[in-house]
Amino acid sequence: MVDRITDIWGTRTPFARGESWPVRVDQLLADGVGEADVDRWVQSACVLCSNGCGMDIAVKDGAMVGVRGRAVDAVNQGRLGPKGLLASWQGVATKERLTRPMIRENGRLVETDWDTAMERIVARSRSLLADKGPLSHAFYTSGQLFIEEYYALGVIGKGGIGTPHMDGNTRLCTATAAAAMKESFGSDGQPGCYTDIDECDALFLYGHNMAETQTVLWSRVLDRVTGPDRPAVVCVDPRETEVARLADVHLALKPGTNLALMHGLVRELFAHGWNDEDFVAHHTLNVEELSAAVQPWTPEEVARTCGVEADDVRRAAGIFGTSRRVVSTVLQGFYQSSQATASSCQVNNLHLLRGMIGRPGCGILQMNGQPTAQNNRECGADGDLPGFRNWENPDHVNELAALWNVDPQVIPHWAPPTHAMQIFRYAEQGSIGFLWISATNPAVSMPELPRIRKILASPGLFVVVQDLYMTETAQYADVVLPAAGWGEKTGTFTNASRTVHLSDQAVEPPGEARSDLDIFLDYSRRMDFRNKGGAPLLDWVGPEDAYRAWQDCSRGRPCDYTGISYSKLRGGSGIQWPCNEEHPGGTKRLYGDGIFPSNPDYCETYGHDLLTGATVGPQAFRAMAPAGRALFKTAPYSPPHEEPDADYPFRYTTGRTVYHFHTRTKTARSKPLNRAAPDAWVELSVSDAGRLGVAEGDIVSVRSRRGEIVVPARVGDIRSGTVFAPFHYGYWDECGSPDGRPRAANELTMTDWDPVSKQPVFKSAAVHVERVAAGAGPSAAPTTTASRPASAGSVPVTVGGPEAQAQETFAPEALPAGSAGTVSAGPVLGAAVPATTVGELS
Ligand SMILES: Nc1nc2c(c(=O)[nH]1)N[C@H]1C(S)=C(S)[C@@H](COP(=O)(O)OP(=O)(O)OC[C@H]3O[C@@H](n4cnc5c(=O)[nH]c(N)nc54)[C@H](O)[C@@H]3O)O[C@H]1N2
Ligand SMILES: Nc1nc2c(c(=O)[nH]1)N[C@H]1C(S)=C(S)[C@@H](COP(=O)(O)OP(=O)(O)OC[C@H]3O[C@@H](n4cnc5c(=O)[nH]c(N)nc54)[C@H](O)[C@@H]3O)O[C@H]1N2
Ligand code: SF4
Ligand SMILES: [Mo]
Repeated sequence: MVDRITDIWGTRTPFARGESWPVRVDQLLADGVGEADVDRWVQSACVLCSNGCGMDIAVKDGAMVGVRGRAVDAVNQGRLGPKGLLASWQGVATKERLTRPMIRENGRLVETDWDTAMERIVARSRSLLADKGPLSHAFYTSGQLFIEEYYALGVIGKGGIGTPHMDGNTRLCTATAAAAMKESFGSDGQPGCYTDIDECDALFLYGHNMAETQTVLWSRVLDRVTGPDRPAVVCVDPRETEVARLADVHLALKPGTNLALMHGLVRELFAHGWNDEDFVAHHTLNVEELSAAVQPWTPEEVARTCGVEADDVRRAAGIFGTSRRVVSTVLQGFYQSSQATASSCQVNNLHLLRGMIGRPGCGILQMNGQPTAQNNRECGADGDLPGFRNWENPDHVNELAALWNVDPQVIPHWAPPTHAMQIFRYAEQGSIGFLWISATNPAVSMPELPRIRKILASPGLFVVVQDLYMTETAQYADVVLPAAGWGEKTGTFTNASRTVHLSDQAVEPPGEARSDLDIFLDYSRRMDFRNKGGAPLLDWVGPEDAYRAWQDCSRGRPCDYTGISYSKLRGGSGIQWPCNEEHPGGTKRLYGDGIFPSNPDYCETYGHDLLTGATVGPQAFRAMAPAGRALFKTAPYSPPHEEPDADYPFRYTTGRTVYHFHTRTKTARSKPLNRAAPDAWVELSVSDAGRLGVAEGDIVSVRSRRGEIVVPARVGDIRSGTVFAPFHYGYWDECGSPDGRPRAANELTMTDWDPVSKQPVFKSAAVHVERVAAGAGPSAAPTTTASRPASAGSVPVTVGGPEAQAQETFAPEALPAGSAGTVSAGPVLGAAVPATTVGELS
């Protein structure tokens, strides 16, 4: 047994390059439940991050009582992390779930029946459509629903109502991943896959704290790194994360300066002739422009701008330039920082320059965050058209119109789709009067919360919230709809490596809660949306029907699902798209043939100017004749929009801890996870804390031009001049914030976004910090990961307890020497790999 709070990544199973990652099945059952008590195991996959680990749900007496990893699944080979083991089922099976619809009466939310709640929505929807037309309607959805649900919403919004105001929290999450792939390759679609980690000689993590945010993938990395031929690791992150601790080179740059660093790395490749000239000549466009753009960025210039050592820039570039196989992963430290798309495209450019794409060990992983973010992008419940179709290409719009049998003029394509921040702006200005929010909690997760709260509360805005719980956002709703959660409904979703999983219904939803699919279909029926033939626009009965319709929509597109049926997904591993007659077993890597989806008739976008976001347009794009080649795209570096000054002297950045998922609606309802990180904190460096007279646990006020938080300080190993706040803590459970202190990280963030992806900037702002009171002891920040106390700290270690005891079972051929069957391991505190090991190996 291992305690999955203190031993986050579990027992090591080292392996060498080219070997397969050993199987280790992780399992956790409720206290007092043994394996023999389980009535049945139901196939599913984890929806607590984009890794998408295959798991089975244990059911006893009609309730979820635990989970185990699926040994046959190529994604995780049996492993599960702390959130997957604990929050997946504990976070849903609680007494606090919404069980009945609610409507606002005389200012208060009161319970009602479904007919009343839905009729209230339909009445408002009808009257607004009649008075003001489709532009009065907006839908703000998620990265946590299923394919079937997004596709239903996509068809309703784009083929039924015809509004361009559709987006998801995916805009806050992986809009930049999609944008970077569209700009470089012509379409969304992850080039690499996870087995590239098994094959690589070097691994670059750009603004990605994988150790805490994709713990199972990190276990795979740890197993390679502790194996016989350790890949080199490079980490780009201002904080001392577990990734940084393991890295051979840690580039702890100033937040907001990613593009300058990337220019430096690209320049070094040119300067040393590390390019694959043959690949560049045959498969890419615009290399001269790229080379010219990076010329000013010598390692010394990068060092000045980013606050890193010039020699570290040289070392990192040397590793990229001389390794045979490099894997790159990119996440929020790039996507949510300034010049997001331009910085992320430079990662693609490094790989293209070296011809390292589509081959084993050479994966680009423009990561996703949420478990089903990929599907929102594919199905068009956000700004994209379904099937990666190009809104600027009339043929693509006509294809969809034919598929749905609607007038092409209904499908919004006369202007760029409205991104999430702009939707809230229109609601603020009053042109949007109907906002339907599903499976997201913007009153905690959007930037500049004082403004978001005001918008949600505007009297002219009719707000529908569809959730599992009474969230901070639901408090503002006119109608609250209780949704069925994971395990209570059937559907499919796709992880960051294009792997599709089926999640079967294991138990009944609580009370009157209904699946999101049923709710959307019910709305469509009540609104009486019809196609040109007079038949209902959506006549699907159940999820498999919806899925088959989606398969049709994806036919011939990069994300072709036509070969992936529900029955093919049952029993085995997840399957990677495209999967069709040509690739019946799915597709491990994209672009192995050096042909990219950039043909103007096929591509998802004609692209943008990466500095300003201006669209390139069809004529200019065709004139470049991309013809299946990838595009080198870049932009000049420009400093973050808000830089520290005398009044706000610190750089402010935000992010995650391993124990919580987002606004904690699930993780805070798992006792062991909540105990491990019960309240907000802000991380300060030792030198900054010293100057401000702040000791561990003291209460500090952190102020920006937009708001304030008052939280305990953790004195940690962060880069000095930078402060970090976790964004998980809102106000639905005020227990951690006894005197009503503001604690949500987004009280301080800016209303500002990347010009291309429109992803908000959550990772760079300027703040003022001051001590307001002595602490009652150390802060409640975790002690096991990035925010652990500075090396000298003497804060007691976070503990899990019996509810967090997981069982690890190893496949016979994968047993570590000297062990047998189920292995018991003592808790490993702090880093999984002791510092001495790292030193010896690097
Ligand atoms: N435990 C846990 N896991 C999760 C989630 C969760 O809430 N909790 N959420 C999931 C989701 S939706 C997502 S999107 C992913 C996010 O996964 P990550 O992107 O790994 O997580 P973050 O903590 O948001 O940010 C990563 C790192 O960016 C660094 N950073 C901050 N500013 C900058 C900068 O300007 N430049 C660079 N290079 N780095 C910077 C931060 O120090 C942080 O360590 O995690 C997924 N997994
Ligand atoms: N400062 C700062 N802000 C950030 C970030 C950051 O790094 N820093 N990260 C951003 C990112 S990457 C993300 S992804 C967002 C996440 O932000 P949110 O999406 O707001 O976070 P969640 O807490 O995951 O909200 C999901 C909601 O859906 C509900 N839910 C879960 N399953 C279902 C379901 O099946 N059906 C329905 N109807 N509801 C369900 C949950 O109870 C929860 O209320 O936050 C963003 N905000
Ligand atoms: S790594 Fe992500 S998908 Fe896998 S168990 Fe953990 S939270 Fe779930
Ligand atoms: Mo995310």
